[in-house]
Amino acid sequence: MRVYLDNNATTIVDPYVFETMAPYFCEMYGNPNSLHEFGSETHPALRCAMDQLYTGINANDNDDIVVTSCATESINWVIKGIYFDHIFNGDKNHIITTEVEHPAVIQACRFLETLGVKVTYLPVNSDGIIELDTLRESITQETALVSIMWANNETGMIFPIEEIGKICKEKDVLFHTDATQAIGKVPVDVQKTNIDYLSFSAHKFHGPKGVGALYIKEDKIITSLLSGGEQMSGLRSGTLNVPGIVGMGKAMELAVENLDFEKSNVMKLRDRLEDELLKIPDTFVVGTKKQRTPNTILISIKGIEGEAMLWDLNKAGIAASTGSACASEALESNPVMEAIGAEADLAHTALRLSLSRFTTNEEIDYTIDIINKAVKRLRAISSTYSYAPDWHNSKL
Ligand code: 7TS
Repeated sequence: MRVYLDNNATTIVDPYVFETMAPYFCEMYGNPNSLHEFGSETHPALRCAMDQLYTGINANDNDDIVVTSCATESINWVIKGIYFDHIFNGDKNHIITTEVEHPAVIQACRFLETLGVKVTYLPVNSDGIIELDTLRESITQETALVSIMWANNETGMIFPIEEIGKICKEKDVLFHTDATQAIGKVPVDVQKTNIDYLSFSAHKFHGPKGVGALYIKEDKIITSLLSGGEQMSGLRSGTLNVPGIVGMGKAMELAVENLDFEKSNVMKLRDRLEDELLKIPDTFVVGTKKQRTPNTILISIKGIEGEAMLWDLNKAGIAASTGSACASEALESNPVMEAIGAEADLAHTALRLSLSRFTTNEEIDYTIDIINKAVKRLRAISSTYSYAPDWHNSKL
């Protein structure tokens, strides 16, 4: 049996999405900006996809949704664009984010630090969530941007986006949220939440890889980082990825249609898996179930290296993740576990299991059985355990 429980890394493309994209590879392959029919025949599908994106996050007609290559690009654009628009000219000099953001946010901020920008990385509590008072107190006259994720990729913990939006509005500070792990898992409504910028990637909600988007509130246009042929109203130049955009639109439509299914069926499967795994002595899961995206579990199984567990799971055909980066010789611990205050040895035990609407009951039964067997095997040898399998060392 092959079981895919690494849906926070990427997801299977929904067959309906694939079907919608297919004609735009070999039949309607024209460049949408060309003046002939090969170009113009792509326009209805592009318009339909953009409508699906606007509807999916409840954007206003005057807002912009700019298609990018991925969430990483969208995030870099916001953070570096804000630098050009509000910091480079000396207006402001401060950005606030959290310690548990995806590396796309952390590394973009670190880059700005080398240019002299001050960055506050807000700490999180033991549930992996920031304290709103700390955010409020951190905002100063110098603050140009608050960038806080909607949902965490490791823990699934959902941040209080509405309250954060209110604080940013009160303090008149721009607010970006990385919603990469939120789309398709919880309702995302940009009008309800006072969001100025929102980033996401299609492949996290059963769309294709290589396409993402940045939502920009109507009057909050930022400097373009990709100059060229003036596509996307001059906000991001480059020939449009027609199949990707069409696929992302369809994936968004299906993601919204399936939100109730996520909340009921996916969550039920996740909860059953979690309850069964918590019967194993000395285990804990980060964050309360109710506050997490319906599909995610970050579990620590004491005495068992996350990578060792992954190896056993992989042998049994199950894909999961530790969430940690792999260095060639040393096994790194999970940075989110460290941020919530877990001791180093516990941070090495992190195992992330992330489900999707394609996960079945039988797959969960099989996974429970295999993890229980792996725990027995690995705990028996864990005190002297040192492990560096070849597949782990290859950097992808
Ligand atoms: N932001 C979040 C919250 C993410 O989870 C990811 C990918 C990204 C940004 C970047 O997305 P990309 O499409 O540009 O690569 N997260 C993960 C993960 O958790 N495991 O592998 C990729």
